[in-house]
Amino acid sequence: MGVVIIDGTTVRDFANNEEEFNKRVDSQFASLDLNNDGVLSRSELRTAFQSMRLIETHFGLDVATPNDELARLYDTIFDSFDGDRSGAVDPAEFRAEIRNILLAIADGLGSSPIQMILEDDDPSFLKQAADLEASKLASKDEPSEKKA
Ligand SMILES: [Ca+2]
Repeated sequence: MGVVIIDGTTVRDFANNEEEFNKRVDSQFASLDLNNDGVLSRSELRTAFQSMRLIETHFGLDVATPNDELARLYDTIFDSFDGDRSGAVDPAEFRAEIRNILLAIADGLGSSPIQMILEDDDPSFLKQAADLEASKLASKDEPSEKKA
């Protein structure tokens, strides 16, 4: 467990880093596709969002949401992912909507950094964004350390 500090730029950089973003989102997609049919069903997506904790927690703080409201939320989420109304979410739809969500979060955060307390294996994309920034900072630090 650790505390990470992220702001809108951290999240936006991750969403716009196509190579890293696609790699991480595709790997998440594969792990969420429980029956390995190449698409996410309604229940697989719901499981995904429960594990990402974007809905039932607000930046790591648990908030109580009534069950019927949650069910509606998950239906709305599914519809927003399932762009072509095929009844399943394919990898391209998943990437596109995760990017939309992250960019919306980035806009919401703006330049005010927030602290998040995360498990090391936290599957959320905000954690991924923080990890990516941390790895960039680490690789920037490395050469100067070698010179010193
Ligand atoms: Ca599936």
